[in-house]
Amino acid sequence: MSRLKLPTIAPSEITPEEVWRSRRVWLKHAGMGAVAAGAGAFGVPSWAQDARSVLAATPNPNFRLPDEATSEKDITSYNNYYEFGTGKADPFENAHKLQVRPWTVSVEGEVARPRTFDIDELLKLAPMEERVYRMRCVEAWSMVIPWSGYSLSHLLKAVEPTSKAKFVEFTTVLQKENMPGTRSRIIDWPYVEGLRMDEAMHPLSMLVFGVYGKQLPSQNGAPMRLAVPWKYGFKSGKSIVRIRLLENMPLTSWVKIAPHEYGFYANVNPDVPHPRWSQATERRIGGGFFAPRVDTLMYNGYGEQVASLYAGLDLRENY
Ligand SMILES: Nc1nc2c(c(=O)[nH]1)N[C@H]1C(S)=C(S)[C@@H](COP(=O)(O)O)O[C@H]1N2
Ligand SMILES: [Mo]
Repeated sequence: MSRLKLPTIAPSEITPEEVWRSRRVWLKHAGMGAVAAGAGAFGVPSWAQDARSVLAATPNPNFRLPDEATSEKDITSYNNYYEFGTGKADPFENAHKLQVRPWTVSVEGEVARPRTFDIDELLKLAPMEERVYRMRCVEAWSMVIPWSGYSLSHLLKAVEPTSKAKFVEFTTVLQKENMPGTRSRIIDWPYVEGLRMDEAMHPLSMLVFGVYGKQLPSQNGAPMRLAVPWKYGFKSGKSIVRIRLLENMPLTSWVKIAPHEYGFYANVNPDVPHPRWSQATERRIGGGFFAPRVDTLMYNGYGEQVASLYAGLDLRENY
């Protein structure tokens, strides 16, 4: 049970919220997730009570999967969003502090028409589609998520990339006073990610505004995040505020922290282990603690669509 972190501070110092959290996390690890989720008695709103607005989206049959979708509860309560803490339940508990309005996204750099977009313009820039994507974290767990959004290429084309644009950098929001996790220095905030231009223009690269037919909850990256399903989850930055087109490869957050563990490409690859986690298999969230692990697929199963982008690239060197 190495995942279970027991509190090391005296019980008298623990605030009610921490008591609630450690109890809930403990219950979850003890396989009593359903009991834990009904924690309304502790005064914390549960996922079921949230009243996010509906976001109309048309299912796109080209992006359908045979896999059963992960539950809305798991998708919105088991998250990585380090700005709100490194625990899996921290974003669920803390992200309501994120201010998501007003919100603008500037698109700049190697483009003929740099522009700052209001989030309401971005919501209307292209038809909203629902696509079910398999998402794989480098920590060897995965989910199947019905996202609402459209291809990132729509936005990039709108600003007219110049011939010098070879990479795209995504900077995510930093609201220090609302983000308790940013007091820790694990990351040199703000969180920055990037793609090669051809990866960013690939139709699978998606700007996401919603999940399960509703606007994104903050813990999933409201009001706009990226979803790049053939890459490890850390490439899919949440709550994006700036997109910069560049001639050179940007220095991204995880490459900066641990270049031997995290590469710029970060394509899902069962044959290249991370120093701390084998990438051969994964745990599908929601299957229960004792569910069998599933084999991880090259490019997370999207090889038919994306393998040609990497022809001639050594994937052991470029992990
Ligand atoms: N800004 C920001 N974006 C982020 C992260 C983060 O810590 N901060 N974590 C990444 C990681 S490691 C993963 S696995 C996915 C998780 O997305 P989800 O919680 O919506 O499933 O978000 C990615 N985007
Ligand atoms: Mo991740």
